[in-house]
Amino acid sequence: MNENTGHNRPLDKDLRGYLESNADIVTHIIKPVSIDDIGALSAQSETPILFENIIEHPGFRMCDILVKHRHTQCRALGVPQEEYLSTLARRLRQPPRGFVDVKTGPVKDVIFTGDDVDWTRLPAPVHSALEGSPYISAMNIVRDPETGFYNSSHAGTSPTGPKRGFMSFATPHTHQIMAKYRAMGRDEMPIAIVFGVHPAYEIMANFSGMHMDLWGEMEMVGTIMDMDVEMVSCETIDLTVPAHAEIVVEGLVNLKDSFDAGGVNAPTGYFIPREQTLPEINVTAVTMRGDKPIYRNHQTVPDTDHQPLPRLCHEAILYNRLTEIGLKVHDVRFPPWGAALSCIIQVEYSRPGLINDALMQCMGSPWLNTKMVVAISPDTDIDDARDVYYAMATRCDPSRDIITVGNTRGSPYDPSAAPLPGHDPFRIVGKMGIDATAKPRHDIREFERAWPKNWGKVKLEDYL
Ligand SMILES: [Mn+2]
Repeated sequence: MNENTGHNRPLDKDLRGYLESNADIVTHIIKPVSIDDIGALSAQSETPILFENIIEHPGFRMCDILVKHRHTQCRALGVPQEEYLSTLARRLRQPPRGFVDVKTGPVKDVIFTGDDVDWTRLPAPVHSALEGSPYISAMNIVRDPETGFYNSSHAGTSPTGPKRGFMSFATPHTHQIMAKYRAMGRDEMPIAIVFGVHPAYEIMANFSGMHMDLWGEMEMVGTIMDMDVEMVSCETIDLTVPAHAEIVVEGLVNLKDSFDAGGVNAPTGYFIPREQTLPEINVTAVTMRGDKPIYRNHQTVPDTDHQPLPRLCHEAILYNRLTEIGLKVHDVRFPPWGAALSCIIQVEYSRPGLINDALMQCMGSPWLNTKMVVAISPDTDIDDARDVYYAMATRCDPSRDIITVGNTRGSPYDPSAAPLPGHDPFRIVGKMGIDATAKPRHDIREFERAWPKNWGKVKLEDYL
């Protein structure tokens, strides 16, 4: 592959292949690390990190921070950074490729069933001092019993015993599918929790939008990877799973009962909600690779994969919407430092009026992550919070370039939003759109930045 452009075709079929092909951005930690320090160490990395030696779990490796920034997200699709968003946006408009069923795969190297099942042996870390107990944040798959489509998400799970845990389904589709199973008279729903797949699987698994009548997220993984994905049958449940995963946990969700569970680290970085009532999973099998399987962790706080990953398909959907209204879209970003409540759009526009429509498109998006939307011009560095702040300070006239709308859908994870009694966990809050673009109504020459002579060419480090 070309290390400078991110070109990596064809893509690797598994996580370990991905980590090898992209070794130039992977940090390998060889020194022994305690499971209690994994979260704090992972969250200090901006690029993929692989722990080779976990003191309490010598049989496993662990990786994290696969898709925190655009320059690593683009590696998941094997395209240069500047082509990543338009590529994802276009592939999401293509039909589902489905998958190829195979007889076996590396995830079947080791199989635990019956009395041998104990998923507390997996290296699930505690994600915050407030949370206090181990938390699993891997991809999961359920099948819609009506359509047969494979819906996936990243519902957080707290293991409470060798074969038990509580699952927090925060996204609506799994709830709809659970309701379908109940309506069929079933009191259990098969589910597979999948650890350690190529990051493109995870980007697609977090899709949130209209799709249930046409495909499930898993049927689209091959579409966005532009290659076939292989699936293999589970041991104890009627479901197939990625053959090249590192670890798979099979289980049944109890559809009859729910249980009081503790709070959770929200993507906003707060410990919200502090109490939840959750369904239980009963674990029926664990299968994994034989050669030091890689446990995929998604450290939830502070700024990690947890903020951008569930929003990457949102960005692609908004890219399509904004393009439809006639804007040339350079980028759409839910920045890792934006608390999963804010979005930046980087656009060129041909005439006044388009920016407010663009801001409204984003503010009124289906998701609860666009409380604050900022529009910037192509010369503002979208990766640099300082530069975005600078644009807000110098290119926005608050008396005419800020829109606010009151009483809109609030995020359950936003402490500034008011709880809605009777509609727990939903909240109500306003929204804000900020036009921080360079405006044609001004003398456009005044927005030209002044820089030192030879700025960007002479480096201080060359003189040290
Ligand atoms: Mn879905």
